[in-house]
Amino acid sequence: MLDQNRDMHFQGLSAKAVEIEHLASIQNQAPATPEYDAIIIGAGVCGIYQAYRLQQMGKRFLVLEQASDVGGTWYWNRYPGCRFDSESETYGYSFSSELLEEWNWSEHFAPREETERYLQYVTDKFDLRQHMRFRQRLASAIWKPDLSGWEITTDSGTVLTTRFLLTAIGLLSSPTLPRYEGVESFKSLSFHTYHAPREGVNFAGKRVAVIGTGATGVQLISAIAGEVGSLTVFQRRPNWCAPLNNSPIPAQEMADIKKRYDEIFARCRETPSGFYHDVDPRRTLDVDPQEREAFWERLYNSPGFGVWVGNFKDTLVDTEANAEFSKFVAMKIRERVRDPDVAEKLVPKDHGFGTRRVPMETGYYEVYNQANVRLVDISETPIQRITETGIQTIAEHHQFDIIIYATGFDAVTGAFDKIDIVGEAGQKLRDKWIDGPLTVYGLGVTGFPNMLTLAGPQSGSVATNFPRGIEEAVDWCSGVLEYLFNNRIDYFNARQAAEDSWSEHVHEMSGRILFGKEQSWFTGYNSNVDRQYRQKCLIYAGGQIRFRQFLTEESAQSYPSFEMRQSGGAPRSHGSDATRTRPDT
Ligand code: NA7
Repeated sequence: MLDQNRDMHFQGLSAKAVEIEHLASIQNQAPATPEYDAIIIGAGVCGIYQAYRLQQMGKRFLVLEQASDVGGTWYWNRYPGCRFDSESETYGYSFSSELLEEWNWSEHFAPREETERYLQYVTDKFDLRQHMRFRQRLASAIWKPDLSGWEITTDSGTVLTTRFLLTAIGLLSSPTLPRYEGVESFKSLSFHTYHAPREGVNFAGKRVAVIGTGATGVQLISAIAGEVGSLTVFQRRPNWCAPLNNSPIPAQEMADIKKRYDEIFARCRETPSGFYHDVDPRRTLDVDPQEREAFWERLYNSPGFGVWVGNFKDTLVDTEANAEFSKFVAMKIRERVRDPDVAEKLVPKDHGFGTRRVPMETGYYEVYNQANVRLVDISETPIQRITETGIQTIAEHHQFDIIIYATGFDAVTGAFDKIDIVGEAGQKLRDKWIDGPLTVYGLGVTGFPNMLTLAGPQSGSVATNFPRGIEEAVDWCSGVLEYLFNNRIDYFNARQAAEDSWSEHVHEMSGRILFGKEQSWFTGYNSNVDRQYRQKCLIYAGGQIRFRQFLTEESAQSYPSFEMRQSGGAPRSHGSDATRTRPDT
């Protein structure tokens, strides 16, 4: 079936193209040459791969990273229990068979330390450190028309110039603390999970508080409950959690995985989420209740996200179907938690299963059966303030030795907002995005030429098994860069019509799925920041297959969503309408 959204997106562009190119050709003069062809911001999963691709192209480039080493998310989140929820063998890079052959994963869902080691290994193996500068926080990036490039300033005052600016600054890299009075006044140890102490924490015998029960809090709580003296969990809204079902990977299985990598990556390319798991083609209520329950039982006891993204096809789009599965998971929670009052507090009542990010857990619910663990429902007894010695709720004062804030992030756009990114006509990116992000494919922004937001808001890559989505985005952006370099194009700017059309499509996709209606970081909700977006969608909910089709068509047509100029001002023309092909979905 012809995809109407994609069709409309490309049709809308053809009318605008001629006019904008004509204006461009009048204005331009040959620009000066910047110091670098490209500067990448961030040396996490995304920045490392983009660095590899630029090195292969033989370009002059630099990676600026604010941490003291590579890793991004896996460098920062040093809280106990941190690990990914992707099957390990689907999380590694796929670009080098030598790398795939050399690296052994120890668990089906690897812990943080192992992933950090992996990223260091990749960086060293491909000799990428020579291009990297650490402890460099970007303060500003200002578009310079006479350079047809960007002037970058770090907070230590270093100024650099580059033709292309590539942001790989992470989705969840701007942590937010709650705005309770007295957060600074607590006299003992307190920290946000993102800034957990590098040297580790001795929890033995300590009275520990955790605020927040998202994916991070759930991992942390399960990991420390056996070590602490006492643990008090402050929960505002419970989430629907499901077992990760992790286990070690024996040597023989790892050897088998190595033989199957082609098949594994091919499978991940075929599913909307980039994982192994694909939706079951049946509708929930069409299946006999006994068979349905057996299917759910299997999912619940299988490793990974199958329970979320491998469920019946209507689970995440139909309220009635969603309610049925939510009932099943509620039953599981009630079975696992002995005290019925505590169990009831842990069962979400305000949203259905999977309509917010599903925290994957290992023994999470059983933690609440321990005598030294207490759940405080702060929707009933709100926190009033943090004191010098603990936490004051409206009901009582709790004394602690350690307070841990697992309170989440100013997701996806937060890291952009912290940098002064100034585009054409002096417009700041954070002002442009005041009501929510506006992009083309989550990769380009009108008025911010020569900037590719590699893991930007509204991108397909940020809604999938991250490395799978990110390889796709980086490969596409590398294709764009090659095209621009080969054709001596030094100006590349997303067209307004394309931005309007993509943003509309993103919101339409978000409206089709239940999570588009819920308050979570997917929809830009964060109670700890002032701005509330009108355009409430930070990720692309259309799935990676549809996203890939957009990108493939865009390159096949020589980038009609973007205005381009060659050195000296001549605009680059695109293929005509007659030459365009529109793939079927
Ligand atoms: P999340 O999923 O945004 O969760 C944050 C949690 O912190 C959530 O339970 C919030 O409750 C709670 N929170 C936030 N602010 C407060 C205040 N002020 N008071 C009490 N509780 C608060 O962040 P995570 O770090 O867990 O996970 C982020 C992603 O990291 C995750 O999706 C994975 O992809 C990896 P609320 O629900 O807002 O009531």
